[in-house]
Amino acid sequence: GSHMTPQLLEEQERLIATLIEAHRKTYDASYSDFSQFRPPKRGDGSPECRNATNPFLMSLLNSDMDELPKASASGAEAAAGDELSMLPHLADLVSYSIQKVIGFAKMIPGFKELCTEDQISLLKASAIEIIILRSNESFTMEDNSWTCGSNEFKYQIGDVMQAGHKLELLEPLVKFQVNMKKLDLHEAEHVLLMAICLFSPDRPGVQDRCRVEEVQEHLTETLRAYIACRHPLSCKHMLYTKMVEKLTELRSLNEEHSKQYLQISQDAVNKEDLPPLLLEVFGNPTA
Ligand code: VDX
Repeated sequence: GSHMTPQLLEEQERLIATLIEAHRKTYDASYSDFSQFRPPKRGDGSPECRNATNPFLMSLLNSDMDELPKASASGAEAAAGDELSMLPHLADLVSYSIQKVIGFAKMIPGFKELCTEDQISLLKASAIEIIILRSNESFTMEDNSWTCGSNEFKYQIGDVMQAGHKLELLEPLVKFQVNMKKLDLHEAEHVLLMAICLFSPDRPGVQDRCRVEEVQEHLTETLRAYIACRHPLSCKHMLYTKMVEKLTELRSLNEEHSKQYLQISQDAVNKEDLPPLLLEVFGNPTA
């Protein structure tokens, strides 16, 4: 440990162990809860989609009914096409993930010591960024998808577009995932990055900026020391810098997501598509 190479202190080792445990307790890599979400509806290729222009004819031809359905609500929905067909499933996935991120946050040393208002400000501002970071675990460069078990829970760009998002977000989002994958982070680095992202003192509404900054500096110092001591010499070149750059990219993805989310939440005909927690965290324009 000579030549300015910081060494990992026992306290920093414990911090890393705590963060890894917090992440493992809140990230289920079997994705077995996903079947509890409202099911994904993919318009593309399905018979229902190809015939979305003739929902009434279709239902008469494909059933023993000889009359039009009395209430046309479901028919009108089908006639509207597959606009936002993936929104219920992805909104449930993201609402579920927010709950897991909250669970993770509560186990980070220093978070519970903040006042509730600051806890809320940090979570509201970083939730989508931490979700984007944690989702890298399910992302695969094989086909640029988030693969969470079966084909039903494999998410591609087209699926997210069917939740109302546009390429202005999705193209840089997938690029971000690919570049994150290429960094090939250790679990310690992955969890430290999520914690550093959460403890950003410059988020709107944060009162006790100094306390947040102190915790963030302790986390970044631990990350630097970890990379210096544990990351193979050939790989650690510029790794810390590249990780900090990812935080900047996350801010711009966050900003674009906010814009598109506002549009989606205004367009959504079925207000039940968006779960209450999601409305609280990302905003409820109709409230
Ligand atoms: O890794 O505006 C993780 C758990 C798993 C799966 C996962 C994937 C995340 C994805 C793939 C997680 C689908 C599209 C998502 C993307 C991250 C962000 C992006 C959810 C969530 C969407 C732009 C978010 C849209 C949300 C909304 C419709 C409300 O936790």
